[in-house]
Amino acid sequence: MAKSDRLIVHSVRPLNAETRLDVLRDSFVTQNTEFYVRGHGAIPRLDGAQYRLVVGGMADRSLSLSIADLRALFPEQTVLATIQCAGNRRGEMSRIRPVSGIAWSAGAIGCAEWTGIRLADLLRHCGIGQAAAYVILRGLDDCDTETGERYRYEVSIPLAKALAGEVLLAWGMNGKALLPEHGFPLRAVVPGFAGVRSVKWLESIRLSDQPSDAYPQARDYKVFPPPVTKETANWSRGRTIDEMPVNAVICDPRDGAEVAAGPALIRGYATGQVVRAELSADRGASWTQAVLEQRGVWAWTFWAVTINLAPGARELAVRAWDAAGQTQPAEIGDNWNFRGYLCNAWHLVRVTVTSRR
Ligand SMILES: Nc1nc2c(c(=O)[nH]1)N[C@H]1C(S)=C(S)[C@@H](COP(=O)(O)O)O[C@H]1N2
Ligand SMILES: [Mo]
Repeated sequence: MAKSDRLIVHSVRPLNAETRLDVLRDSFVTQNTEFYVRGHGAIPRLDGAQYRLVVGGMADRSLSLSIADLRALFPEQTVLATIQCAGNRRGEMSRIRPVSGIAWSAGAIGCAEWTGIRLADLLRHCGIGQAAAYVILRGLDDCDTETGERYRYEVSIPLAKALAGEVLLAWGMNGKALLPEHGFPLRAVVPGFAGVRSVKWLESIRLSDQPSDAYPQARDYKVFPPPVTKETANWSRGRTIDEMPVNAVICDPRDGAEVAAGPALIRGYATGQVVRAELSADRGASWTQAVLEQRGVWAWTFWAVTINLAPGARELAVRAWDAAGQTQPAEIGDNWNFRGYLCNAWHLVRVTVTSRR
């Protein structure tokens, strides 16, 4: 395994691992070997020189293109973007009631500089059919459902998003070729959407008038109201997760840490179109505004704030606000759902503040 020991491994087959929070907050751009890995099946081992991407469906022409063809036909584009799993922070939701899925802490997220071509350029080159409304992205990996059904990884995104300038077909990650576990030789990067739409090991791209009917699109990655369970879910009525909500996480100090009384530096990340992040040490009675570090609209926000801590057991809470004035729910139970998606309640860290001698 090429991955670093700075990852927490949840499963080996398929490989699922998240970045330690202190590692995440160390660097605005996450290193390739430290970037979380989410896989539903085995990692395909592909030969970059033999690789071909097939493009077709409701297009004027169908094409089969090598990476060299893509480089020759379209201008190279680079986007600094965060990718985050829709199940990031799921572990916290399971404390309310059990949820199904990997019990991610808050490290199923990372930020990288992606290099490739615009999906829009490729689609326009092929000629977008009148009836096309979705772009279906298909991977080369075969996966299993919880009940052991085989399926090929495939999802779709609305055509309007596919035509947005930030959506890439990427071969580069932080100036290097993609690692096998991140989609070598070519993956989609759909900034702003849940990680599930950023398909790795792309086999084909099809224009369609319908969304994909494959398992990850039709029977997973949807949100239901709290009373709905695995047994009662009608998947055609769930809300498809594309855009991610505003969220904020405390990376440093870690939960359970000992902190000296007096001024303490608290740091973390936030996602969404963040305009404000703030910290409370008194269960939300008062909030102190954090300083934000931002690099473009598709990357996460880093925040930092120094607050005075009095001795004793303290609970720190963070929340962010977005440009539309929306913020995060106070309680995990507020948006609990049986699959544990989009967990964005105030992120809490309990610390013991020790008096100075
Ligand atoms: N082909 C394929 N693409 C995939 C997946 C997968 O299992 N197969 N997992 C998706 C999910 S759910 C996430 S969160 C991201 C994770 O990307 P990463 O492993 O590069 O961090 O890849 C997405 N693309
Ligand atoms: Mo994911």
